[in-house]
Amino acid sequence: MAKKNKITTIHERISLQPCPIGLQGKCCKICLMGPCRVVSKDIKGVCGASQDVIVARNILRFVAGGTSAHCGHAFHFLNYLKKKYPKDYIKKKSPHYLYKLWSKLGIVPKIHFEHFKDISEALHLSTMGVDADYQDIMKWTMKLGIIDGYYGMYLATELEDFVFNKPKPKTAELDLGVIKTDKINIAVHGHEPMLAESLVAEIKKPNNKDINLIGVCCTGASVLARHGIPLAANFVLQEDVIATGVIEVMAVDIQCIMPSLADLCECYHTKLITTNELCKIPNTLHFPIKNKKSAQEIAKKIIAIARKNRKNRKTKEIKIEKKKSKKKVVIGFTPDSLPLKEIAEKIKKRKIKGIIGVIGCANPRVKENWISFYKKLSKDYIFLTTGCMAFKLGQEGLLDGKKFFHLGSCVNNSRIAETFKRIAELCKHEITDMPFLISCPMPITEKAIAIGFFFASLGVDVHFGYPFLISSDTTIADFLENVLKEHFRSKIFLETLPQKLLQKIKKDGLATIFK
Ligand code: SF4
Ligand code: MSK
Repeated sequence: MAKKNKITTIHERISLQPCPIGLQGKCCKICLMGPCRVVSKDIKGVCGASQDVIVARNILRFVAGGTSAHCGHAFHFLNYLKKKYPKDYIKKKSPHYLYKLWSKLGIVPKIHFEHFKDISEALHLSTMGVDADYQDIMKWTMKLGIIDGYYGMYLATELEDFVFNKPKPKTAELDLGVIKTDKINIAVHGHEPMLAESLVAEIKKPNNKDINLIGVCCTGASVLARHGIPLAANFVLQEDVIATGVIEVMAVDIQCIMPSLADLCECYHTKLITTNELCKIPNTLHFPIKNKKSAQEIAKKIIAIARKNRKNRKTKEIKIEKKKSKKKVVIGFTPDSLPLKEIAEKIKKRKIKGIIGVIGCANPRVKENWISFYKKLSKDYIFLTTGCMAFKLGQEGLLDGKKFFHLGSCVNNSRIAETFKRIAELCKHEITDMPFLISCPMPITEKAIAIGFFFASLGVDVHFGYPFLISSDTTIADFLENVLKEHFRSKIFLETLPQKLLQKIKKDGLATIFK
């Protein structure tokens, strides 16, 4: 039906080619004398900015965007709960040796909104004609990584666990096959699960047995982990959910929500409802939630709208091959429920070679089969995973709770950081000495890059499988791979081919002490 109405989805639009210069971060459009393309090291922008400065500034701005999203998430949660920022948060949460190092480097952000000022200062210093020292710009990128980790992911996860309880391991189902033709389908999509949690509470009531609540993206991953609510789709499949033709309501909160959803919903009967005051989409219903009470009221209203809308469904639309498109998964792990001692022992006795955190988005531009690569590695490594990549691993039936552990949504990457911290403590080493790797093979969003910088600040090597504004011929790529380790004992590197990453892992090992 979408095709008949000339509405495209991501699967068609992906054929639009990305700009190769922009992809490598070699284009500056910060001022109107540009955009300037600095394709080689001897070309400068109109203002005289070098390629190094331009690439570094682009990365800093990207990371600032990602950090603002995660910090906004935590900030919205504090508002929702009417709570204040905790004091000395980073000092309390981080390993003492890292806190000492970061203090020495002058990159520990302060609290009480000072970190929002840091994000704004990062944007300021990267405007035209301010910071022209690429090393200083990269130092700011690390600072934002720390902010993203603690005032974004750690804080948001902790608040979610405080108010909605910590997830516990359980089995559930995932992929488009969880959508049910014989039920009223309500999809929750986005990243901040406040409204989704109210919907979960509502559908448990006996009078709501006709509702099938399903998740999409990270709000979906969050209610999957906490309640076993089936996860229908990751980011890339969000339009396919609507195109089944059997979704009565899709309620979206914040981040990774494709603007195309509104056009698509018009082709079908689906009502698209935005629920966060920052996210408005023309021609949709807008019910912003403010606190628990309004979330409960809006959840009830959404169920009523969905029920009323059921009669408008044209039932023959659904085209999901049931068998292929529903997988059993084990989900809901946190550092409290993972077998940390057992894993630490296995590492010490060299029974496993290390832990790989597979994180981030599933960029449809990437054609390499990273999933089968991780599957092969799982003989020797334990995998911790979150976000859209966790969904992909689940689609292949790998989320078994034995070798592959699902730790939730993107902000729940703090659970991976915390697991690294605790296992390092059990092994009586610093994080950086441990055989840990973060692999983000298919990044899409600014958030995915910010997360990478957070892990690098902890001393963990970070792999990206798609050029995130760097290419190997730039000073910045060399800086991230070779210079960063002077301070942080970690590197951020680009490797687009699984086979080459394998060679790198074999050659270098994942950590110095455990080689
Ligand atoms: Fe070009 Fe400099 Fe303006 Fe960037 S800031 S667009 S490099 S003139
Ligand atoms: S949803 S940030 S596409 S992982 Fe968290 Fe997926 Fe990336 Fe959005």
